[in-house]
Amino acid sequence: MTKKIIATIVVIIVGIGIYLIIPKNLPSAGPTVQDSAIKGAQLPQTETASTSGITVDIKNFSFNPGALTIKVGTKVTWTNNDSAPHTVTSSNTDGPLNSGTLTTGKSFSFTFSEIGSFDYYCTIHPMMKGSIKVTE
Ligand SMILES: [Cu+2]
Repeated sequence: MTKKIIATIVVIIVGIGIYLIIPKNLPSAGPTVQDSAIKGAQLPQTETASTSGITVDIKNFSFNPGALTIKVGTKVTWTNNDSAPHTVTSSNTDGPLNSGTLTTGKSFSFTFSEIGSFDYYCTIHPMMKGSIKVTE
């Protein structure tokens, strides 16, 4: 009789164990879906990162590209790849851009946090002009 009782208890425990394991396996399909949803959410972040930094090349006494349209919050980096020194300076005296003199290889970065058009030029070579249009 004792063996039968023990056997019954073992069967019940095993049955409960199986019952507990199966529901754990079923919800695990849920987190898998959530994982892929998280992976999908990371894709736009990567796109944001790729547009968050734009480079303007200063070469042959010109800004390349000279005219840029960017989204607000975009960081623009100017790099002087010319043999001569240049500046990135707002045409408007109260404008935000004021790099100072950039010698060869030097960079200047500015993050545009306001919507609008921002014209700039090189104070050393005033014929060098560029513009940034910042949109929503
Ligand atoms: Cu210049």
